[in-house]
Amino acid sequence: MAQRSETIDETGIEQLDAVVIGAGFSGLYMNYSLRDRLGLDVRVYEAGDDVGGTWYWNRYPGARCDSESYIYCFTFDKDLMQEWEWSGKYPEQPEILRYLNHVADRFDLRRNIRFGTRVTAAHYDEGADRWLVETDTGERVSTRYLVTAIGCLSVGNVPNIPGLETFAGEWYHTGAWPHDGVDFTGKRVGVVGTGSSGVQSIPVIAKQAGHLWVFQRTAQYTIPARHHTVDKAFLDEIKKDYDAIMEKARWSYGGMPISPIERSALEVSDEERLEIYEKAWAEGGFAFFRGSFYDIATDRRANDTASEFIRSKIREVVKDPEVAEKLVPVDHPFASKRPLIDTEYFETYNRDNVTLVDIRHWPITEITPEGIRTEDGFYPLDIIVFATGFDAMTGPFNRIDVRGRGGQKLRDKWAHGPSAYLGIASAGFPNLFMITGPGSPSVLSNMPVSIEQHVDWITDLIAHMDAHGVRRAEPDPDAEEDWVAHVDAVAGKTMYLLADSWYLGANIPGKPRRFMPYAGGVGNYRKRCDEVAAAGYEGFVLT
Ligand code: N01
Repeated sequence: MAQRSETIDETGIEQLDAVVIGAGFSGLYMNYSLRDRLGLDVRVYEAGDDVGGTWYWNRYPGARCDSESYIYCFTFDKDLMQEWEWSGKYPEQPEILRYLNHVADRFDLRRNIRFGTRVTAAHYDEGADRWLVETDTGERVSTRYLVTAIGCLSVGNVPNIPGLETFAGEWYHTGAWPHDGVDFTGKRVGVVGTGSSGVQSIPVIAKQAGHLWVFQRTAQYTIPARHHTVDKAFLDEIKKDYDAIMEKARWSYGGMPISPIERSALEVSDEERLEIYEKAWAEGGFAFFRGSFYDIATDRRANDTASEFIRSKIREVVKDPEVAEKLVPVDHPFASKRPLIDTEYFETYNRDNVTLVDIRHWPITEITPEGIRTEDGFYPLDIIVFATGFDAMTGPFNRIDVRGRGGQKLRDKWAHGPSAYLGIASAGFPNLFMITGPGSPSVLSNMPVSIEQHVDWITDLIAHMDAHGVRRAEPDPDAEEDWVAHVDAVAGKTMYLLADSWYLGANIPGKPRRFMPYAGGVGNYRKRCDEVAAAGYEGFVLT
């Protein structure tokens, strides 16, 4: 067990071993790991009033996770895995939040979390090898280790549309949804945005609203989720072999226990290909993407077959051919943006109370007190929902004033795009460790699997530092540069550079365009991290 720090120094500042920022999946497990495994004196700061992170804030109608429920969980405690019962194929937001609350209670994780407290600054004191952390409630603490568990998608993007402040109705962002819900009954509602949040919420809002206008900038490929209540017999079978299933997920591409597919979309007959797509479409979910052909993610011609198949499905489902054509994506290949899965998304456009508004060709020009004006019309509204996404991955870092050695600001270092070795640490910022940081698989994977790997790895590094009297760990700039080049090179072999997406920062005006997550797969990534640790934390400078 590590030596505990003295709790108060001579200047009256509380001395901690570790500060963790955030109490979602990452922060909860990091807290458990550092506090209960290593015995460190840990403080967690959480801006929300309770645990949950992403699932605390994203309470919009229809919110649920695209990973199947049995793999969207912690695996560090076998009893927890066996005892928790999910109720649906995919976990819905209220249930995920209940799960995280259960975990917090079960492991008594709340007692060292300061809720309703946002970290505003963290400055590294080189003389003391400690971080001075400040919060919006005026707390100042000093800590040896600083761990960010701030999420990849926690800073909402509300577009800067002239006149929004004059709107006389209500408006909401999906990522900061009111806790007591929104009543759309009989209302004139506009939803701006058709990414995951829009595609999930639009069918649910349509069922309540008097009329719904969907303001679409980019048409989407989306696969039916085929959501249903849980098949108890299936889950019981899973639980008999849970460890092996999750171990398979850990070494997979996306953190899901899907076997790699050897088959190419270009090596089968047209009939066989169609049959495979139809089967995957009927099954629903990510199986279409990861379970049909290996090369739809990497080969444009193979990808064209999948893209064309989905387009044909949109035309089949949507009854009005003009609306269908507007919904057919033609400007980017399938899976160049985050692949989506839905429940009755395209079917929703067959409803009489739903209108699709094309803001690609006729953009929004202003919001007035009464509604939204576009280049081709005016839409009177009572409620506007912005399903317009997030300043992803770097946004959560940029809103904290992080300064490392020599007073260097992290936001300056990352002004042209993020740079972090293994997505875990950045040169010049010793003892600052990032869970699912830019340059790690994170958002391209089933998050809990990636989170557990990061937490375990960071815990081992801290234990190693304590055991060997290491005061500072930070990446060697050359190792970091090589990793960033590798992240770029791997992305270059995929479809990901062929669309304007938040993966590239393209959704935020002025944000540097750089592919942020690591597309090499969680298994390969885990192997590399294990090798780095086995080689005495190769690529890190340990002082
Ligand atoms: O956000 P998005 P999201 N004017 O950025 C449009 C995760 N997630 O909240 O494509 C008009 O994907 C934008 O248009 P365009 C998941 O990783 C997971 O939906 O940029 N429109 C797009 O249509 C996901 O990828 C789950 O042209 C504007 C939409 O708004 C990530 O979160 C559920 C605009 C934004 O789509 C983000 O998803 C929810 C503007 N100025 C979220 N700016 C599940 O697991 C943006 N748009 C199910």
